Amino acid sequence: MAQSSNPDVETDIVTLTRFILQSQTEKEKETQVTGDFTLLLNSLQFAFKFIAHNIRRATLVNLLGLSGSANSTGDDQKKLDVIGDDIFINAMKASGKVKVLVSEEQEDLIVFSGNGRYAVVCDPIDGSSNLDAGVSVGTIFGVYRLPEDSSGSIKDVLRPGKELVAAGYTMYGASANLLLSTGNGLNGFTLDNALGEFILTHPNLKIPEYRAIYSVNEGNSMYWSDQAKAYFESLKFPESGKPYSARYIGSMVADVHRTILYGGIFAYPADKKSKKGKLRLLYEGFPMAYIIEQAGGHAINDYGERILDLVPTEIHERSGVWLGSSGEIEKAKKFLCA
Ligand code: AHM
Ligand code: MG
Repeated sequence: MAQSSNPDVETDIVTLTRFILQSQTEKEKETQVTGDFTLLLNSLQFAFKFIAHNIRRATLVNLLGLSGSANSTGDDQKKLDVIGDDIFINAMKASGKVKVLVSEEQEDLIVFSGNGRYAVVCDPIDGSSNLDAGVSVGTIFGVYRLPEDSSGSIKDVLRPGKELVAAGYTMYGASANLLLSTGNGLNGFTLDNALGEFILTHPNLKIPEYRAIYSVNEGNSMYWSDQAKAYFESLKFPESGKPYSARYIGSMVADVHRTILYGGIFAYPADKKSKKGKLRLLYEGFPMAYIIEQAGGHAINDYGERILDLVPTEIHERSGVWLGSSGEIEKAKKFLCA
């Protein structure tokens, strides 16, 4: 950044738009791609700002509480879930760059008319059961480029997570924080409400290799596999005599955000009650695994397989998820694969 003449005011800040344009220009030199991707990311950031705005004003205008309808998997939908979903769908449609959209709130995938060359997968407001308590929630998203011969179908999203060209989340908390990767590291942006811009505040994020923090819903432990039980016991009663700290918010975006910044492990294993796990592979597991790996961490399923190598067979497929510091995941893997 250029030196400001006034040391109190940074006058040469990197906005998300500037960051995207700069990285796009570098990519264009390599791959001759068009500016479509830049325009798509611009529409995504509009959706994040709009959702952030609605969450901030929710308590004032009575948007909290149930909407009276249920989503595709039977969960009660919150008013904000519905609003977040509508905002997201409309923004992706209006971008003209998206052909296929998968949302946690929609039973089927949506295929837009037009010549969009991207497929977007998303959970518009994840962790919404926490909304009434003012706990941070977030939008999780991933972007695939359509194969040349595709005119938009389910095949465009039933692909391994390693084929994503971009992924991330925006966490709506005290401020709105966007963590974004386009396959070249992980960068963090904070929404400046006065400017209405996401500002690059956490360039090139890296997860610490080890950290003695575990994040899991321990209330499920009686349903866990013997391997999962043995692993978490080993953290609480270690030979070293120094047990791990437990931190669990119950909002994936917030738990993953802390894990990226401080290190440690976040897990939602499959168990005897949720036999395939609770979290969704396509729009929760993949985007989180993608950015975790971009920050130097690891992400695996209950069998120790790399999440980004998995191929979903349906859009709402669930999976056990273990992600975080590379050293901590490798330790867990020894138990899971024992
Ligand atoms: P949602 O998509 O219905 O909001 O559910 C996903 C959320 C995650 O944010 C979080 O990690 C998990 O559910 C918490 O589940 P639990 O309450 O079982 O611990
Ligand atoms: Mg969710």
